[in-house]
Amino acid sequence: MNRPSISDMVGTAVKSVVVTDMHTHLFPPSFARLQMSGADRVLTYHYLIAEAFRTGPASETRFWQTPLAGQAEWIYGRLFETLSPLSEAASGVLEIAQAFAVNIQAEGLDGLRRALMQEADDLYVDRVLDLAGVDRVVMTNDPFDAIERGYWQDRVPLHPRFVSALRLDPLINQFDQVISPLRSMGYQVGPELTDGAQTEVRRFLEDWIERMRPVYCAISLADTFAFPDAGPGGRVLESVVLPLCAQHKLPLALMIGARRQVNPRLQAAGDSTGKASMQPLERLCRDFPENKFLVSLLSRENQHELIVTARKFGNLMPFGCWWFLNTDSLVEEITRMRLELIGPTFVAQHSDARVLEHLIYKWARSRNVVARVLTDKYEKLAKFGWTVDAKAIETDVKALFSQNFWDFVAR
Ligand code: RAT
Ligand code: ZN
Repeated sequence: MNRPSISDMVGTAVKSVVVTDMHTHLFPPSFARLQMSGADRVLTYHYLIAEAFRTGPASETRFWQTPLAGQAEWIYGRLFETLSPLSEAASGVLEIAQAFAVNIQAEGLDGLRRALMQEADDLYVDRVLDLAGVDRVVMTNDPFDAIERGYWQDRVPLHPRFVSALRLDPLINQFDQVISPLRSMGYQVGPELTDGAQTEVRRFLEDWIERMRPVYCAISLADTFAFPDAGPGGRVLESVVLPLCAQHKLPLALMIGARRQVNPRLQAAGDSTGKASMQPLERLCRDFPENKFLVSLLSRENQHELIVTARKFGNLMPFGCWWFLNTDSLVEEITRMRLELIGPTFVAQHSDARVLEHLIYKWARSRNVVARVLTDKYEKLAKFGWTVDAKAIETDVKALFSQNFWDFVAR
């Protein structure tokens, strides 16, 4: 019998590895008002909204006033009925349809509507996660979101495959705007951020760590992120968040480079990207060795510097190819670069899925690209006389798609 080729062994390992999706915007069915699934949600993904507006003049105001089904129909018409759906997000819809055995070209949006479940139940969630080969998804949990807060306060049970992450954007990025919500939740905080106020912010976070049991805390930051920073957000980060994360052994995920609302008329689709300085990150990793940082940068131009920084600091774990980087060519470039500079010691990808069925196309694609890159790299090892066997490949693949994340969280 012929020995399987390296490409076959890698293909099998990558296809069958069970993924932990360490950053999504998904919610379980029990968080009914936040859970998103179904064809209309798939079509109204903000990635597709931005693309649809490029295809010709249209009124954003009218779009936002249109009910969901009408928005989905408009996007479908614009992106699928005139030109071919070549973009990553548009062709992702085809991949979802195919996974549900829908011939979208023949059956149209209605065919997809019939196959996908608009109000997912637990069984449907399991089915989609299984189709995507994902064991667990990490949510993005914002205690400043009144709807979400209600579910947590009611202690609504979580689907067992959903894991929480405590998101702190408002606290760090818009401190002035959280003063009043914090006060109405019973935490005595004022704009001057006295020692007493810091203690109260700490109490707030302790309460939410206790309630959510997050696997990490997270903040998305602008390209202009600076550290240290004398503003209230910077002080909360330095004096409250970092010590608390260290004490609870919680990594802090920093997602840097999002330039919010470059075009506010597009709402959630109106954010952009910008290159950030590596110095704040170096400073954090160096001066806070007791802290662990999961880091993703949004700008392509930052990717090389991020990996170099990761070479310097074991408490920095690069993760994922975020948002505008989650494309075939960029995931390939970034994954290659990471393997070449730090070996398989990073988290290859996260999905950022907002709609349940996104998991299907996002993970199928990431698997494909990573398999391509790994095949190339193992073939090189084989050329140098190194025996590459299926077991070793499985170990590396598991590290990249799940184990590195869990080990880092547990460290
Ligand atoms: O990728 C996205 O969907 C973005 O809109 C953001 O949510 C980003 O991923 C974030 O977590 O801030
Ligand atoms: Zn996200």
